[in-house]
Amino acid sequence: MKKVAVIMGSDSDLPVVEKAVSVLREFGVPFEVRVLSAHRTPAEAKKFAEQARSKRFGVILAAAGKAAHLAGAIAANTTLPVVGIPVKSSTLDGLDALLSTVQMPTGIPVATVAIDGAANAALLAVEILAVSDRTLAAKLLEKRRVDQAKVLAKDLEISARFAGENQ
Ligand code: RP5
Repeated sequence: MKKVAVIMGSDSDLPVVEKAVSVLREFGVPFEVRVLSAHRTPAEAKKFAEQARSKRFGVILAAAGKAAHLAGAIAANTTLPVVGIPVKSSTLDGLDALLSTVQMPTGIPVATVAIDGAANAALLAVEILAVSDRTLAAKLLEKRRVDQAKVLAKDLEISARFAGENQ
């Protein structure tokens, strides 16, 4: 199976990034985690992106806050799918990172998830790998089934709590 690269612009992004790592562990997807900055270590970030395909990565998750150019800078140097995770790390509540990550020019796509949406980023990576992996696809279906059962149980519990009022 191809690996998922999980990269972040700063170690201060790690609490958000850990949500992606948890999902990848849950699905048994191999991954590597790196700190690579578009601004502070641009040469290393570029080199990583250029070598990612030959190193058997299939998807790259890139988390960054503030003027979050990491996902875009990585995407500029690879044709692997890149998922951007805008991190809420500044006085602008993550809107700065969201816009910096999502507003990519035509030709260099970054699939951007919600602010701090690292779990969904990892799920998207699993879905991408599952296109050619039936076992992974089955695990995704099972997770949907489990999540659905949790919501249905909550529906029963909460509707019962208010039953009988206003009748
Ligand atoms: C971004 O600036 C990083 O991704 C991080 O979210 C933010 C702040 O970085 P630190 O100053 O905490 O290292 O490049």
